[in-house]
Amino acid sequence: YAEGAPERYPVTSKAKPVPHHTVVVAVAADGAGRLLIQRRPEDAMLGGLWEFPGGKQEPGETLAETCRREVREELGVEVEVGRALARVEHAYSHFRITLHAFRCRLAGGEPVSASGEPIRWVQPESLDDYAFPRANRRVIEALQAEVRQPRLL
Ligand code: DGT
Repeated sequence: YAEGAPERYPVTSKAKPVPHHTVVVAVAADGAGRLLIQRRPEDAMLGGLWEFPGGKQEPGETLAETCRREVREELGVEVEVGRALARVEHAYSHFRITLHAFRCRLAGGEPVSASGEPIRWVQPESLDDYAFPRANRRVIEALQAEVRQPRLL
């Protein structure tokens, strides 16, 4: 830099701030310990990947409310939201998310995908056979760790 240049430069970047979303997902198990997953539509962002049901928090919602609403919208069933399983910060190329995963219990009824995408019940060990969004890696690790060392409550 030229001699005498100021030590602090004004911020002139035109970069837009990266959008942030709070995302809540439901990790619902059946009586056999299998977990409910669904496939994202092929034409959506992260299309064709498998995911836990859930979505973005809307203004004024608690995390549990988001979780119940998303499962209701996507699968037509009610869930009871249990304990927090993981919280993951993840940056995708054009936005970042804070992903909250909660244990959930289906409160009756058979889940049916509103979008017509496949849903599946899978054992935690078998989650490795499905391609998930990167943000889910720590959620899946937490689930598999619980299988090896079950929590009593
Ligand atoms: P929308 O509702 O038009 O904004 O569409 P999407 O597909 O962006 O929406 P949504 O509500 O499923 O948002 C969830 C965001 O979080 C999405 O950017 C993908 C990301 N994500 C990462 N892992 C998961 C996961 O396991 N489940 C869900 N639902 N989303 C995940």
